[in-house]
Amino acid sequence: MTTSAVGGATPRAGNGADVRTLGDLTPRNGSPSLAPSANGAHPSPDAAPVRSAAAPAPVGVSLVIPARNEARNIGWVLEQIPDCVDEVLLVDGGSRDSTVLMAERTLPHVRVVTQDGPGKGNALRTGFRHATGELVVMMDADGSMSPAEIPHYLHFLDNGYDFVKGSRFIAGGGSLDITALRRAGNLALLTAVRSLYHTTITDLCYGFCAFRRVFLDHLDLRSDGFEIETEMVLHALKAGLRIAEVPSLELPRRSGRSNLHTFRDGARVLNVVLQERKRPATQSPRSR
Ligand SMILES: Nc1nc2c(ncn2[C@@H]2O[C@H](COP(=O)(O)OP(=O)(O)OP(=O)(O)O)[C@@H](O)[C@H]2O)c(=O)[nH]1
Ligand SMILES: [Mg+2]
Repeated sequence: MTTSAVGGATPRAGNGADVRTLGDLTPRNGSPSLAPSANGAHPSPDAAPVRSAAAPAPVGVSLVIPARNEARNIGWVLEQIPDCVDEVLLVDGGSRDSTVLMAERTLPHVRVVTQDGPGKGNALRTGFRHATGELVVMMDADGSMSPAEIPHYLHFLDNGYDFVKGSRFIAGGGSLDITALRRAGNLALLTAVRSLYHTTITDLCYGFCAFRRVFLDHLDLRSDGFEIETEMVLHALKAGLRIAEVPSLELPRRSGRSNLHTFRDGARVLNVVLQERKRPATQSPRSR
């Protein structure tokens, strides 16, 4: 469906994106504590600070960027970060090039964090642990995702959704990067997820997402590799989070080589899809 706002709150930016609500969404009136207030502030169930109506504090937004040998790309990404982002965490995966130097040169206040294990999944989990914003956005460092899209994700978090994922395969989205093989693999995995988890999501393996940090425990992330994106989506579905998709255009990696191995990582994603069927969900935040 196309919607400009959920709950009638004032959007931060990016109004008018084509959005589909997904999964088994709880009606808004089932959880009044999460409803955006008229001024767009976000009372949240657990830890969110109480804000006075007279002087609402701005919502903190953390951007987590995993990067491994992206020296030639990271500057392009960081110089486009929109003002709505309060904190940028670069999670370095032991880059052997000048990724960190380039990042600090482009954005002096960037927080560089070193991951404590291998893989993109480990990097993201490390970044999420260090993030302090109420809202967390994740995106890649290779220039394949445009920071200009970040406000679209925040718009839907601002308006009642808990987890917002980019989709290359809904109207307005696309990919200038994906190969025919990867497209076929994505489609096969997506079809399996749609059937096994009774969902209508349109993209599974895409690393441009955003969520409310208060739900990090519900996402219960454990993956070390690229399968973390699938794990996030499946755990969000199983936990009953309110999920929205926004269209996203995947650009070609600007420079350098992919870290992804189509067959090895595809098999890891499939394994997550199958294993998650057997694992019980974390307690739904809606059942409290
Ligand atoms: N910190 C960290 N970042 C990683 C690691 N592996 C990949 N990344 C980053 O994760 C993001 C996605 O990795 P890519 O290699 O671009 O994978 P991909 O987007 O599936 O592949 P392409 O479409 O070919 O670019 C990039 O920003 C990488 O630098 C890792 O082990 N540690
Ligand atoms: Mg990439």
